[in-house]
Amino acid sequence: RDVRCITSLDDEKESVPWFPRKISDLDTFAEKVLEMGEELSSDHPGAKDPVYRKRRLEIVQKAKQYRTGQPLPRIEYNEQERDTWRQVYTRLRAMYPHYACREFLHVFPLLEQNCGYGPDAIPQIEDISRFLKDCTGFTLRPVMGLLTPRDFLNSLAFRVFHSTQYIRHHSDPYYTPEPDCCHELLGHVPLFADPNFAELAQEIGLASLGASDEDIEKLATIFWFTAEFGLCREGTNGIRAYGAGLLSSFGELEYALTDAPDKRAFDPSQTAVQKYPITQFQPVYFVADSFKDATAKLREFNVTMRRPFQVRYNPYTQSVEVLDSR
Ligand code: HBI
Ligand code: FE
Repeated sequence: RDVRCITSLDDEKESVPWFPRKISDLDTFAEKVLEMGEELSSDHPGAKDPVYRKRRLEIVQKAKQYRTGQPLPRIEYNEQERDTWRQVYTRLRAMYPHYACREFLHVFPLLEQNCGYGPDAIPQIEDISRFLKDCTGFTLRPVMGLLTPRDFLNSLAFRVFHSTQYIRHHSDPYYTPEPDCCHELLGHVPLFADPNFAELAQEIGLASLGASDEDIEKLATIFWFTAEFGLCREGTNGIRAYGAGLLSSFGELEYALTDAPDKRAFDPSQTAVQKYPITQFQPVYFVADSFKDATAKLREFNVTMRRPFQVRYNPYTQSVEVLDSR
């Protein structure tokens, strides 16, 4: 098979969706948020609170203005925000030893020692990003709200995770209809410090570059059932959680590990087409044997998705190399 480096996809017969080639290309996503961002939907608990809305606007403006290479915005959280954080943190922290996977439990104390994790203050993404970079090369970027699945997944190819910095409304500390800093910092961040999980996440990202809309939907579903709601098998501990949607929700974390939901073995070709509700607890979860095994299975699955080229991430230049594979 002839593999040569191509610099332009312009002459492709099939039109290939645009994708970022270098890490600063991710700057183009900053203003393209789907929901929330500067507006709140009418059913958001903070929608009728003008003080909350003004505060959100202040925080998301910083994300909107952020560009690659700049220091990440530091937010001075107020007492009400810290109080919401304390309630969420305290309740979840007590559950982790019984429900979270071993990789999460290994990293969490390191975040407490190095990144200011604790009940009293909301950690800053600049400090976390620096820590993650040392562990796996992952870095954080601030974001205004939900990105398109394509943009969100594409950034994972660069080992970049988009993190919101605002917090849910204080009227309902245990509920949020959207990602907020509790979800990102408690749910997602710890796993990005694990080399095997980082590889799994980047693999989803690389497969998403220039993928068809149909394949993006499959990869977003795989992301949902791994990074968001994934379970894993752990010898004598039985089944544990590694998905951020679980690790940031005390209600679903407990429910997911009961006998009520259906638990199936992670298998990308099945997982990719599984339907799921987004506003209720999941009726079905997928259980991975390990992150290494899940990554291997995902690589096999990715070759079944048709794409007229291959990609490779070059960490020295933080850019994507495109290889023609026909
Ligand atoms: N955007 N900021 C942000 N955070 C997410 O977790 C996120 C997103 N956009 C899309 C998305 N998640 C899901 O569609 C994933 O399944 C890809
Ligand atoms: Fe998430």
